[in-house]
Amino acid sequence: MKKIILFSVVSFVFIFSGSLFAQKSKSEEIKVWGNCGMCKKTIEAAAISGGAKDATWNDQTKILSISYNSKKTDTKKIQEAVAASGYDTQDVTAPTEVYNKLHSCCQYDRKATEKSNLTATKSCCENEKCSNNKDCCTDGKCEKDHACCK
Ligand SMILES: [Cu+2]
Repeated sequence: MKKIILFSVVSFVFIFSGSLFAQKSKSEEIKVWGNCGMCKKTIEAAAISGGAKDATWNDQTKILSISYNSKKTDTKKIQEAVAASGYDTQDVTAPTEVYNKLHSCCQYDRKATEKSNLTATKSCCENEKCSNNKDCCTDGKCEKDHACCK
């Protein structure tokens, strides 16, 4: 009998500590568009306001590293807070009117623009005439006039 009690106590402790682990902090990396040190301050503050415990944005890689308590917030909420401050994230796009109010040096090339550029690059470089011609497609990017694709 004693053994059974001991076993239940031990399993209870295991389950309980397991649920403690479940609410432990999560870390994630999110792509956030931006330019400079001023953007960095805004992005990081916005992530904190969205419930992140720690937020560090790298202006070179455009990666926002966050840690947060998964019981209190999630990446979606944090990204929404960042987007509300004017910065596009990988899953949430900032409102244009907020973006337009950013300091001129902070008005980064927007996600949508980058996307359409990527699509243009892709379709051009996948073109047979184009991809076989090194002058037309350099470093995976099409030359501006797209001459060889015509
Ligand atoms: Cu900036």
